[in-house]
Parts: sequence; C-alpha cells; structure tokens
Amino acid sequence: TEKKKLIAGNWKMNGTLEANDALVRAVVAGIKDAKCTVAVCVPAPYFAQVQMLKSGSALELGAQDVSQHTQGAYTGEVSAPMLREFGVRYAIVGHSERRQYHGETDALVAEKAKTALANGITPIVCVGETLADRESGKTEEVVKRQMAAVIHTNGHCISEIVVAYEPVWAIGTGKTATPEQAQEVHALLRKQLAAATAHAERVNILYGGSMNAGNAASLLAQPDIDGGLIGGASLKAADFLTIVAAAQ
Ligand code: 3PY
Repeated sequence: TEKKKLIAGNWKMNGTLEANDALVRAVVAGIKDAKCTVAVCVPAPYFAQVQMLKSGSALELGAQDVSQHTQGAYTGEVSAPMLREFGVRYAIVGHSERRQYHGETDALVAEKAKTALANGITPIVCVGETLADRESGKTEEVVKRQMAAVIHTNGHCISEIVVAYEPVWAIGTGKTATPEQAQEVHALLRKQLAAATAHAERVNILYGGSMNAGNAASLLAQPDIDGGLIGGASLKAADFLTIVAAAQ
C-alpha cells in the first residue's frame, strides 16, 4: 500500500488569535475528504487554541522547534513533553532559519530529533544547501552531512522521522527548485536513508521552499517527493487547500 503524503504548514512567526481562528476553521472544513495527512506547525502560544479548533478533525498539530532537553533551567525553551500535553504530533527541527539566526548545528539538530522521538513527537528534520553551496557544486555534500548527523544520532529509529528538503535559496524568496532539481536531492536522501534502515521507503521526504498552489502538483508528482512543508502559502486557506488537493 502506498504511504500517505504529508502536507505540513509552517506558519513561522505569524498569526493572531483572530486570524488563526478563521484559518484553522477553513482548513478543518476543507480537509474532510483529504487523502493525505495535513498538519499545521504553529507558534507555541497558539497550541491550545489550535488544539481546540482542530478537535474531532483529522488535522494534526505541529511545533516549529523543540528543545533537546526535556526539562530544567533552559529559559525560553519548550520541551517535547510540553508539546505532548497539547496534542502536538510533529516538531520541525533544524529549519534553515534556526540554523542561520540561532546558530543551530548539525549535532544540535540531531539531538533535538532524538529527544522528539523519545517523547512520541515526530521530528520534521530540515536539510538544504545555500545558494553559495549550490553554485560551488556542494549541494550533495552539504545535505548528506546534515542528514548523516541525524542518522548517526538516531540509529535504527531513523525510519520514524520525516525529512524536509528545503534549499535555502528557495526559502521566502519565491524561487522554487524545479521538480527535477528537487527529485535529484530527494533520491539521494532516500539512498542515504536506505543505507541506514530497511524501511527508507516509509520515510516521508517533503519538499519545502516556496511550494505554493501553482507549483505543488508538479513537485508532488516526483517519485521521491512525499509531501510539502509550506511557508507563506500555509497562511492562506485557499492556497493551502489547493496544495492539499494536489497531494492525493
Ligand atoms: C518556505 O516555504 O519558505 C519554508 O521555509 C517552509 O518551511
């Protein structure tokens, strides 16, 4: 049986109680017949609101980050057990914005994925090259290095993660990898996973980086693209639902 695709919205640091209410109600109403899994990764202060709004629907809740620690003197951090209390199923880890603006290293991202898994949260592990990496022919080397750290730290649990390939040059820039460019990287990530687990086919490898209502169908038609991590387009119900519909 074919695995379900996953469409996960990444709201980033956007939202208000009022806007979230309208957006989540529209998404819940629009995914009643969806064939894929649908999630929204929201800012932590809104977990309770979205948990309530989605109750009784198939919509899944996600976080945008998680601490590598489970409790203690870590001011400002949010733990995986806290996420669990709000029905959070996914946590994005290692988004390029965290790597760039918060100095997250490959090793830290791998630890965050491990803590998430140990606490029943599925990490959505982001990897991706910068424009400079791509232009100097280092795409493969960079994404393999990022992925290798996560494989090394997570061992046989690696088949339980979700991967998101997000070329940094395509994030928030409106530039998208072509379906062929994306497929090429997804295939090499699948191969790398297959060397570590017998269940690499089970892993959802999402494309992220300006996936939108216009380009989703052609990206999702690629054999190794198992869903999307959606930035800006996840803030507009109509666009987000168009992407969900393309992921059947
Ligand atoms: C984007 O689409 O820009 C993203 O970063 C999704 O995570």
